[in-house]
Amino acid sequence: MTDSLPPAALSHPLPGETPDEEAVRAFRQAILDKLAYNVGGRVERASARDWFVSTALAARDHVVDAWRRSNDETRAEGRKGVCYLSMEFLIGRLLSDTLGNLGLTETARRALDGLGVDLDAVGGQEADAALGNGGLGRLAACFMESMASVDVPAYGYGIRYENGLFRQIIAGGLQHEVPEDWLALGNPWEFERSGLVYEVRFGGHVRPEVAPDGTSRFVWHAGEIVNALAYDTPVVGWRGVRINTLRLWSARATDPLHLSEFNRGDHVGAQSARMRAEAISRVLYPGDETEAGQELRLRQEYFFASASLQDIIRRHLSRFPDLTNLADQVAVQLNDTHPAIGVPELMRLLIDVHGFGWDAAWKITQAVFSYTNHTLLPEALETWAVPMMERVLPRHMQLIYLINARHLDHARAEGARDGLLSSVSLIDESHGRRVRMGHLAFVGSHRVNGVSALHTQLMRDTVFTDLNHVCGDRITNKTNGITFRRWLHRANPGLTALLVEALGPAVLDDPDRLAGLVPFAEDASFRQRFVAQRRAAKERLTALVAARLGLKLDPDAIFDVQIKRIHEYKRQLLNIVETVSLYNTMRAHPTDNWAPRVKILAGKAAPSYHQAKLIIRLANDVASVINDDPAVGDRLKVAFIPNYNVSLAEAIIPAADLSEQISTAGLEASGTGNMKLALNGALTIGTLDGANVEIDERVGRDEIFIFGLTAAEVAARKRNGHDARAAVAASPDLRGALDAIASGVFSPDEPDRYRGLVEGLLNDDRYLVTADFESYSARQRDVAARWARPESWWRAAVLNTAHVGWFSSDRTIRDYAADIWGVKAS
Ligand code: 26V
Repeated sequence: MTDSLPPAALSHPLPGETPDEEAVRAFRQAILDKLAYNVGGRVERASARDWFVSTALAARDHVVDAWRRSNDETRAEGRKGVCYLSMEFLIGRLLSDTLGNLGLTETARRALDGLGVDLDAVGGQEADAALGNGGLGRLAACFMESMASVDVPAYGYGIRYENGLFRQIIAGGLQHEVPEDWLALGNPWEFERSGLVYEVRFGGHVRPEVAPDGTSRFVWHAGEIVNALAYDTPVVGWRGVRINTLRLWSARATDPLHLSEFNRGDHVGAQSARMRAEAISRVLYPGDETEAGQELRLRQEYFFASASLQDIIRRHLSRFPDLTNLADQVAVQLNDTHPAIGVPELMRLLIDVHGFGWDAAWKITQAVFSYTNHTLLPEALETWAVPMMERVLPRHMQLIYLINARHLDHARAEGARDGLLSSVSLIDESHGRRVRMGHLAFVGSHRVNGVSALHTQLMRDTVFTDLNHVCGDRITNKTNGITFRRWLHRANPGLTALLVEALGPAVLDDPDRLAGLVPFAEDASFRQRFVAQRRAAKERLTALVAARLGLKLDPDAIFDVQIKRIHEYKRQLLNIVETVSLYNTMRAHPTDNWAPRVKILAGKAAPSYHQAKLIIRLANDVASVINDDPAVGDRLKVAFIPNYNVSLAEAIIPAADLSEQISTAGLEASGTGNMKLALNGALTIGTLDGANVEIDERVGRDEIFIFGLTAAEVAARKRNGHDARAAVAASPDLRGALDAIASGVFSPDEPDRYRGLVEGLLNDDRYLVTADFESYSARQRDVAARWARPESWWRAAVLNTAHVGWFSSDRTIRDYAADIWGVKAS
């Protein structure tokens, strides 16, 4: 890897090295210049925000030359590149990432110190770029960073939402959503490319027309045109090896004032057409596996898929005479089905605009695209009603029928008959006619991947069995990963320094070196230093919780953490019910020697997901009662920390002792928080679901707390019917906890608040909370027993860090590069 370091990167000091005084002075001067000439501020009166913008702009200058060099070299060498199409990029903050990857953190720190300004305080001014809901969007952000770090030329393509994911406020225990205006104070990282605009068309109708040469073709007469304007953000790879581009599209009305209407005096009408166009990039859908089927969402999907493909084609044609070799030059990855409309869009561009015949166009399309599936939950599999599709994208609907006709012919030739044909068809005829976007993405791609070994197997065994058979086995696994730069080096500098001390600085470049930590797990003095780092992180989180919730935590307690979107399948309810059961037991046996525990929860619920919001309310209600009960005192506390986002994750993860990964087996495609927490030394309590299975294999069964039904057992239980009432009758602890919740112990002001929730669990426990409760609860007792043996606990914690190097997203990207994209990586 070091061979490919460009000279600029070598001139930067490595983490932990002392920057030279000249570099510090130059960086300080650059900040002062930005403050004066870009921000228009004065040193004496500069706000923390002013310092942030000035520092970010100074850092950005260090990126620009290398950025240009990356692009020039890729072009000159004719290298194939990746286009990662994603509706979501959940980035978080960029200052510490940029400085860290450029090796400029210490330089910037000293430059600011000399001005009496604290770098961390400055970094705290940056708004999170929350252009994503959860795992899928965060994975896209990790992949962007890793592609730059392993020297894969790449563009990320998405939408520049004006409002990212809502800010969550908890009032009276209830979630309230407030728009997150992340661009209000400006965004120093982006470059508006005012010259880079594409027209995206909607609606209208398609007419067959005869060309002058006698050939007939279909012509789409669109009813509406929206402009897509590009904004570019540089993506800095580790040690500045390579700088890639995140290109986000903003929607603009083609005629911003609608002058003709305006002049006719229809001022309101002129505004509304503009609003309709610009609504496309206004807001991120906060649905995460729900809320599918809305027209604005389809308009968003097509808007960014079309603009991105037009841009890909323009860039290709600036280097080559035609598009015949497109697939030799670009690989387009579809991040879930959200950009799947890109398949018929590329066909349209090739056939209608660039004159290709069907077969040649289809060959290029399939060779260009590949598709990642991120969930098998039926409610999250996107489908679009045919009549809506015909209205919004009439030409695409036509092309989808043609793709389907050929696909079904092929299936018939392979021997498929009725049942199989309807199962592989792109059109679902079972509840109205709907286009299955997963099928469309699958058929239009040469490779289709799942995101963990188990999930990929379930793709083969369930939703995609027939399609995979008919399409000649194109499913492959690419287990997710996380970027260690953000989730270890930056989030946990204390632990990172310790790792460098023990294993040498090469561990920063090569995560496999973490395996060298295994012998250190037996070294009491190393463990002591490891514990000291964790203790410092727990004190910092304790201060954050005190400031935000007014709740005092004991940093010596087990910090038991569940942080993720709130969803029934993720089973926050199982965690809360078990917490109530623990509370009941503590009150019944107050003199026992309890391991003190802090339950930390954080996560957002989709605004329309009532059950998830009720679970948030329950968590807060349970917290109020338990935290005020002197009978348990410091031995049990519950903290629901509001507004979970990337920055909050960076604060919680280094302080977590126990990582809750407790989804119903078979339903969490991978999980990536599980990797972040294990990397930072948390022990996992979890089901054999998603990537937990692979964490278990690597960490070893002695250092992880596995419980519950397996995916196969879940399937069997569902087939045979699960009797929740019987499970509750057989478990006095579970019954006690549910009775307390149902009878209003935690909602004395409204005793029936949770009666329906508990009744629902008894009548239809589809996520098998009652089935797994006893084994979960038993494992939680094992956790407490292990905590009482600190040597054993911390040995296990060190081994967790040691064994999860494989979950680096650099590894994931190298696998995609080799097996799916056919691009070179370092
Ligand atoms: C679906 C929809 C439906 C329409 C409204 C908006 C919306 C937004 C997102 C989604 C799909 C979300 C799927 C997802 O996030 N899956 C997660 O992907 C992670 C990365 O692969 C994985 O670790 C998680 O287990 C998986 O749940």
